[in-house]
Amino acid sequence: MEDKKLIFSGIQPTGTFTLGNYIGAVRNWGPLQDDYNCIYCVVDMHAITVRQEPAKLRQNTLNSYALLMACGIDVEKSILFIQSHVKTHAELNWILCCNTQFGELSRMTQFKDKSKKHPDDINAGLFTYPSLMAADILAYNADLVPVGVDQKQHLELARNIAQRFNQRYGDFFTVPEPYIAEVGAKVMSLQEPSKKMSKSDDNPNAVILILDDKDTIIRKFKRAVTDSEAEVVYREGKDGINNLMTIYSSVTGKDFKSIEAEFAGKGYGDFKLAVGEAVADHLEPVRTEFARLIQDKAYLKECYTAGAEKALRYSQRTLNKVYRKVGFVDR
Ligand code: AQP
Repeated sequence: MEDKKLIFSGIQPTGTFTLGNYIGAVRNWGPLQDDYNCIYCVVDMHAITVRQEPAKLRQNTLNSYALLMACGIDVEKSILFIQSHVKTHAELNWILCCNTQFGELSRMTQFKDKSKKHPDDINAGLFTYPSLMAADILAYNADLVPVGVDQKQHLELARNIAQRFNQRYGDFFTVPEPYIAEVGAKVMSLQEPSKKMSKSDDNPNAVILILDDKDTIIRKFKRAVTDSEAEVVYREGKDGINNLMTIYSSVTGKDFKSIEAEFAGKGYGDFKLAVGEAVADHLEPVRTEFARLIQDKAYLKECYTAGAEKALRYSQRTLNKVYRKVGFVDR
């Protein structure tokens, strides 16, 4: 690898990516490839912390891989692979679990939220999810992790785990830094704008999927929950409008002041339509490229097999050193 800083990030194949995943994370990954060594991953092992239908998970994993390519990840520039193909992640996870405290895992808001959402399946994997995420990152000694603001707490824990390991066993892991997009770091639900937009939301109107067609996107924006005023301004308490302005700003590049000027004297109807059209047009090339890639399963397999080989080679070196540090006998 070239002598550049290393970026690692991953996404769960729990469904088609939402506009939140796209704006908060994935669309920033492509442009980073020129300035950093990038390693990206479809984290299927994370996905099973919530019950998944096996055939659907397989399909979603392949779709997610193709979607990442359609969103601009170039397999010639970056390492792009499927997490379960690289066994070192699970192996390093065990070592890191033994260096993670019950108390710190208990404080994770994602664990609390998902436990509430799935009260019949509060499994140990859901609890130790952040330790596997730390393993994903530390296996490559990543310097930077581009994530949406919702993942900041997990990343903070990955940093604590790395620091603890370094104190116990001698300096070894790079302590990773979050890399968060300035605009659109958190996209909210269109139906409950105080909640983040999530792939697994049960209400389809709350979520824009990046493969939705133009009519669907416009229809969902028209139904977006706003407020009883009629002014397009960014202000505390106007969660719905603030969210739409954030989305509009991140796909058009316009700042809030110029958006307010553009829609001065116009109603929410005009604004919602403009947001819907801008988002649909922005996503059109992604939809087209995805449709092309997903036809060619043999090519996708070639790409994810090569990606996994490179990732294994890299992370195995880290794991061997970690095993030695904790006192395991060399094979
Ligand atoms: N609403 C969001 N706004 C900004 N960024 C977001 N991300 C997720 N939702 C938003 C970012 O997307 C990346 C990949 O996320 P993930 O799929 O690994 O996990 P997640 O955060 O749990 O995403 P979802 O969509 O909410 O999935 P489900 O419903 O399966 O739990 C991360 O960088 C995340 O910050």
